[in-house]
Amino acid sequence: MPKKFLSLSLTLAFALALLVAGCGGSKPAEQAKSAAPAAKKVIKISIGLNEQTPEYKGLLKFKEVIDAKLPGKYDIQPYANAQLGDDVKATEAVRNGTLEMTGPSTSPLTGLAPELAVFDLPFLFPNTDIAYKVLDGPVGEKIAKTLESKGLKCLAYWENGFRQLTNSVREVKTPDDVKGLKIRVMQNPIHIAIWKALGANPTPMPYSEVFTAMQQKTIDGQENPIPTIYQSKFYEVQKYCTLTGHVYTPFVLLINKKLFDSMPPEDQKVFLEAAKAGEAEVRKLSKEMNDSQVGKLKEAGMVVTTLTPEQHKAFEDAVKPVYDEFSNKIGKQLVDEVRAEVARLSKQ
Ligand code: KDG
Repeated sequence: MPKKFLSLSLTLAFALALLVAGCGGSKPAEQAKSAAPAAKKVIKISIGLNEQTPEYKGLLKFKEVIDAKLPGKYDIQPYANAQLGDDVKATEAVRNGTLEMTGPSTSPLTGLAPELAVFDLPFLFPNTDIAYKVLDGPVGEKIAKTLESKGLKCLAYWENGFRQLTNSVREVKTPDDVKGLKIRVMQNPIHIAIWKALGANPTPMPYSEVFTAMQQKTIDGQENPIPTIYQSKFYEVQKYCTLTGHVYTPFVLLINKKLFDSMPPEDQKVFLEAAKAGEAEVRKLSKEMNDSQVGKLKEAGMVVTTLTPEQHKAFEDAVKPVYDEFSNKIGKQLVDEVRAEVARLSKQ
């Protein structure tokens, strides 16, 4: 075949191939795009504790449920160790929409939502059973709802737990033993008032700074639930632990309210179900760790002190003035409502 004819034929064939491809109704790039599934919505969730704690395992359960019930729609990304900010900063980020979710303690948020401070009243809940019933009941719901005017939707109360005192100076059995100790507290006026009433020198700071402060002895002690004390290896820098149980702290699992409201109702329902599944997981693991880790703290060399009923009452009596000081600030009606609910449940 003459060369000229051959090259003309090949050119025509190539042009024809291009034409056919172009008539497919869409170009290769558009075809690819229309076939690809919609991109997942990224949901970053920040907490201050580490990956070994009940709260982080709760986030994994939360993710598991959403992945199962809303496959391919959301990319749930848990972040531990305050990587995206401590409680206050992460909560602000969720409010302004630069972060989707966070799981702070209620205590550092009382400047934003004063009603949360009711949970900081010392010795408010006698046990976790009553704490759960109040938190999951109408009063807890009413308090959680106050966050909505701040741009935050509370999906559930998760368990941080009953707080215990640790220090590196001396065994603590009575309020007198607390006198002069420099105790780190959460950034919360009631926690400051509690430790002042006990004669300590309270030092508010974000959780992420606590271990280093104890290591450098800029503080003598701190107070947190057993799982936090053990999983954060506080036994490496603290000698004494006293089972005061002075406050029960909840976490609040928060999502940006605009984001939540923009979701289809069926997605909102799944997010709430996933939050409840995470709540159950956290409460289960928290109980298991509280039961098993006191012994592990002793094995790690800590002196763990259980208070006698008389010693425990001495602590309760020493901090009673805190109720009076803060009941009015929080709102006497709400405080009385919560205390009445606790009393009612305690009689059951
Ligand atoms: O994100 C971590 C904190 O929410 C939690 O550890 C709060 O109990 C707390 C503390 O002592 O700061």
